[in-house]
Amino acid sequence: MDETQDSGSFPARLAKDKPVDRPISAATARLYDHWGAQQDRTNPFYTTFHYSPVTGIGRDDRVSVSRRDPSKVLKIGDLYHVWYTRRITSVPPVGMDRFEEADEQIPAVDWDLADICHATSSNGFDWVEQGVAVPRAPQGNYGDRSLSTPDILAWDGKFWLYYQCFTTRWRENDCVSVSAAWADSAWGPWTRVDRPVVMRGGRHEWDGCAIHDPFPLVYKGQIWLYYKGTPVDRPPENLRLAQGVAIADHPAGPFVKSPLNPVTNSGHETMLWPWRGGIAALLSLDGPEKNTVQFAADGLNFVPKAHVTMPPQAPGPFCPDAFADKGDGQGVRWGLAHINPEGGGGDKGCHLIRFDCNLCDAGRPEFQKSNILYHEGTWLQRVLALSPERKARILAQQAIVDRQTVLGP
Ligand code: AAL
Repeated sequence: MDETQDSGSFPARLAKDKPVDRPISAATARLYDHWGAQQDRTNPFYTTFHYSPVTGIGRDDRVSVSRRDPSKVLKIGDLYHVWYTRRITSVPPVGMDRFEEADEQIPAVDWDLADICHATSSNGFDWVEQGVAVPRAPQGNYGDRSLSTPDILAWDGKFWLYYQCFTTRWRENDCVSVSAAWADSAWGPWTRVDRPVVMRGGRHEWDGCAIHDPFPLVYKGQIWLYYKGTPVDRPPENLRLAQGVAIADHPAGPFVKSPLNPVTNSGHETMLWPWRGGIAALLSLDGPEKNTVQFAADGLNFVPKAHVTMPPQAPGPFCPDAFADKGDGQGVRWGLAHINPEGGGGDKGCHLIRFDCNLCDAGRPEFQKSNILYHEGTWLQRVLALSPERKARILAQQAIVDRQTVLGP
């Protein structure tokens, strides 16, 4: 028996142009008006992420050692280079809520009492830690408390590291500006400029508390340093965890913030890369557009181009043309990221892992699959599984609420 019937419904093959001779739904219209008719498999902004452990800067079970927030990966000669936050303390951090208990030996958070460390690798999986590249400043000077969350810029024959620079005591709410150090070689020696290079905004501005996660690129002949801003006060109606950009002609500044800031409304530790004359960005963790890959043809006006699942945390990409400024990005195929083994936050230590992806035109089917399904251990991991206390509370609520909706005789 023939169970099919041609009834003039929507064709399987999407017409190139938006149909005008038939009604279409809002969702179908969006395929034309926003997403483009392409599916995940042919979308250069869509990728899955595959993860691998690394040696040398990977899992380290000493409770008081943390490696996190890797920079972009650079390739110089035969070696890859990365810089990252490293904390070695005798006790673990007390955590954001108890920061007043921190002292010269007790870290407030995972990125407190840290220095900028350097590692090299010949294959991107096996790393050799080369030691501290930029240490904290001597006691009593700007940057004496902690240097964290570095990223790298190559400009005019020199290397510049930008990092969050904490002085005296770890401040409530993670308030901090960005400073920098420079060197003639990736091996150092590094000279700290020992002053703020990108300053946080005014008391009531969107980036009044923090300039976090600096991410410099060379674009349109200038240095474009993207960053995450947070305000001092954080009621729900205040913007949080958006990205801005500050632009300079020289790595030491002055950096001028774009009047369009913030240029994203979401994202936490955001990785960006030059793409087809514009800038692409992977926004994750926070905000209404979290877990999207976005594109700005002018580096400023970002629009979502793909949704992704399980993006890397604090990714530092190997981005060969991050500083080439040639208007034709090669994209990103791999990089380093950080994880906490228990899925914990600022009071836990991290280590580095490698991610591989296909944020480029390479056409690698293993990265273009959608409908990703996870192992039981992921669904029931600590942050997702109900704790016994929450389960008890939910059961108590359920007994009351569900009574109202039970259908019965
Ligand atoms: C990260 C980043 C910044 C914060 C801290 C270390 O998630 O956003 O770098 O200061 O946490």
